[in-house]
Amino acid sequence: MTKKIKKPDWVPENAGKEFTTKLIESKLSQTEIQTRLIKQKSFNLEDLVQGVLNNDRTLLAKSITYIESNSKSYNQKAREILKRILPFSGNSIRIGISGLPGAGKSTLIETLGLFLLKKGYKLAVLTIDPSSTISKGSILGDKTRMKKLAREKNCFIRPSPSGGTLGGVARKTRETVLVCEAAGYNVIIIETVGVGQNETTVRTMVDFFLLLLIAGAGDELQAIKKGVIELADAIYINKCDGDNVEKSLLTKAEFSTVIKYIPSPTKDWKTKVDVCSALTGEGIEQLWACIEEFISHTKKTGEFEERRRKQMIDWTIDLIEEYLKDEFYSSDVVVYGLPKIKSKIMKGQLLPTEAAELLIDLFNGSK
Ligand SMILES: Nc1nc2c(ncn2[C@@H]2O[C@H](COP(=O)(O)OP(=O)(O)OP(=O)(O)O)[C@@H](O)[C@H]2O)c(=O)[nH]1
Ligand SMILES: [Mg+2]
Repeated sequence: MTKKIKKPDWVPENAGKEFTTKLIESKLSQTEIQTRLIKQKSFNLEDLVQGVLNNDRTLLAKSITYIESNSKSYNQKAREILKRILPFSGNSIRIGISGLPGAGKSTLIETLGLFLLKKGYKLAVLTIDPSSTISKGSILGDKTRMKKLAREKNCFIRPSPSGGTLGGVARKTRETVLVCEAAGYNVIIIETVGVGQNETTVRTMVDFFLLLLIAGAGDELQAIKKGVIELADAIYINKCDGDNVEKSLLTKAEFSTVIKYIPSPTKDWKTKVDVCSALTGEGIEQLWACIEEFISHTKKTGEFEERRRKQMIDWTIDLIEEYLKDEFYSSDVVVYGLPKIKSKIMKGQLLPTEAAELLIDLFNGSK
């Protein structure tokens, strides 16, 4: 294929060899070229720190890429960045939103987000979905579902980091929250799909946790484990619009009863139950009023600070666990021994307890 040759837009008269006099058009799109340039360019620590503090989106995104990377040298850089930006972090309201797939979390974040931007807030939206590493589905979904928000200059959306265990994803998200705060985002929303362990993890990194449900209390109660309800500072029944209003109000009444018997995750705070429609915007203002009330209440009682301090311990534990797992699974004896041990278990020649002990002994012996 012949490449198109173009002249540059401007060349001084009598230009010598030091000037470009012809351009060969690339087959890559502008975005692809930009992505490659960002990837190629190595930034120094000072650039990155200043970039984050000045909310330079490219440098902010690049810093998050270092945080999310599984490479040791990148992680080292990420740790240095974090150390520098930590004094500028913390000044935000951290909100976790969870609910079954399709409950309307992203739609709600878009409606609430636009409302908050109008009020002058700066919003960062992060998603936690370890399953996306397998399905790859939600990443695209989140971007397309929050289209209006994605176009706003005071909003930063970052899809779930790929690769690794839930623990790894959690550590990465926790640290991403901090750099977003240092960049000036004062509301951080973390969206997570309500399937399994994710909610418990998100609870350990936010101030306020919202559980989003839809009408049909009977089924919902079965699908949502009691444990998840115990994490919520508010339960909102979404899609309370059109034909669904009556059913939603019924579900609200049912949950209002259920909640009486379930302890609240926050001292001196009774979990709120209400309805909303992310589609029409009905109830979104009330939701924000509830969040504001929660924040001012917990700041008064000291619970806000107390929770944040405890979360620093959760972060420390995340780091230790990730380090230990990494050391173990990347050690030569485990890389070499694990497949053999697995095959012995499959053949019934070794019990899991014996296998684990054997591998751990090998690992300890190799140190
Ligand atoms: N009628 C109605 N539909 C809604 C409302 N909120 C969301 N939806 C619709 O429900 C569907 C799922 O919405 P999402 O916002 O993608 O739901 P989600 O909880 O983020 O879904 P996952 O990220 O896949 O777990 C979309 O078709 C939305 O248009 C609402 O308040 N009313
Ligand atoms: Mg979503």
